[in-house]
Amino acid sequence: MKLKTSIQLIALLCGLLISSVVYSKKKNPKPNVIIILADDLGYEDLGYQGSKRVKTPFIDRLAEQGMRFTDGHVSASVCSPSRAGLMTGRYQQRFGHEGNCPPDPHGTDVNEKMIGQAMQEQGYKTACFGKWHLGNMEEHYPTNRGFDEFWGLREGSRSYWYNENKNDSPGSHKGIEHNGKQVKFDGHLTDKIGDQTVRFIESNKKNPFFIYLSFTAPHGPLESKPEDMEAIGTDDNYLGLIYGMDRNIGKVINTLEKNKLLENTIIWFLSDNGGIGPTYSNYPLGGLKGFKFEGGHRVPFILYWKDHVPAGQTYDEMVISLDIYATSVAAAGGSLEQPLPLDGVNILPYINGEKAGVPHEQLYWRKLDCAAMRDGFWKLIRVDNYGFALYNLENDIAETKDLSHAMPEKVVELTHKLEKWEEDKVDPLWQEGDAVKYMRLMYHKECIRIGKNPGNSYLKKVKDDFNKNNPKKKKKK
Ligand SMILES: [Ca+2]
Repeated sequence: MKLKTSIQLIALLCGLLISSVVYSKKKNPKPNVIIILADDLGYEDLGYQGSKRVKTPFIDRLAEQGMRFTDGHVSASVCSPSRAGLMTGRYQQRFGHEGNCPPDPHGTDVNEKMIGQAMQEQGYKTACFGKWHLGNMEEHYPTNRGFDEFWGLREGSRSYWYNENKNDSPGSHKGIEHNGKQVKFDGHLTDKIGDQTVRFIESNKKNPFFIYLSFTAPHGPLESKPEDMEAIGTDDNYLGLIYGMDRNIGKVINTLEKNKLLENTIIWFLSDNGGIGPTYSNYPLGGLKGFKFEGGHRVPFILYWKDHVPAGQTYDEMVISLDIYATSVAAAGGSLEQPLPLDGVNILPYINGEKAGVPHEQLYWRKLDCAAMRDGFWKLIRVDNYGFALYNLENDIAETKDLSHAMPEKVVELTHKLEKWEEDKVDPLWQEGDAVKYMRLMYHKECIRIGKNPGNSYLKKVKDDFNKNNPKKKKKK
């Protein structure tokens, strides 16, 4: 009897042990990670951000069931350097990737370890769908930078439609490629990027995967599907592109749900920089893409992870796209002690209240002749050959009142912090054109002077003035 009981007890214990192993395996497999990046999306131009002009039910759902960051930033206000920061988790000024559109043979420093590589090391299958924009050379190609699969374009923008006489001409870096081979496609590019993502999820259900879903929408050329504009009752192509992107995010979410993967998938959503163009809205922020006001680099920013991230809440401390690397790699079980130190941090313990303090006391931006920094709610902008602007975002989020003359001691204090940050950064590896440089100087000056966005007509006037005074030299034949 005694023996029988002991055997029963041992059997019971073994059973418990086995079931707990099964349970922990079942309950805690490595989470899938998807970064959804919009391109040039206006701060207000989503349903959950308050837009009345466009419908984005699927992004809104991520916001409702995940966490919304109200002070979430990217590390640059233009495409390429912003993506360099996102992919490396490090301020891109550490490796000279400051200017936009790296001219051949430049690209993101090959000594940098990208997030795809870090996820591969944790046993993930990795893929990038859509826009790359981190260099056109083979050594910069996504499949040489940590992605098992790439379907998209090397360059920064292209038509949403296939045209073999233009973007899709042989050898064009705007052409769509699948693992190095140029491919044809039918229909709208946003739909194709969505379809590729769905296909990848379907074929990787059994293993952890990491997807960098890098839409070209709503970046120009503004070519929406007519049906998408109709669906939201508009003739505005920019809004149609946003709706089409959301519809494809819906396809991705539905695929995850159908395969019971949604619960164990981390989804990030953000834009690579602020809005620009004829009809964007960055309300209530000042400035736009390309400039150092909040509308350039504060972006819609969401983190969804069921049961790990508080649902339907907002987090108001500063976070930055650099944190996505650290947070995702930590969630995948990787170490954050990297040979090249990360600037981003794992934000999960902060947002869950497990860790006191804030992820970042300060954030910094620099592109060529313009720089900015945040120290809590203080914002400093520095423009070479002009000077400084100082804003208190606590009561002036639109950056309307420059306090630099009223508070010179604050300017000195923040300038010292900015210069300290610059000490271990390197010189930019390439510049942008003189026209863009002139526009940056004039725009910042005017915006600081009048305390509001001088608008598209002002930018056009500045551009015209520049072209008048700098007639293009005729190309030698
Ligand atoms: Ca962009």
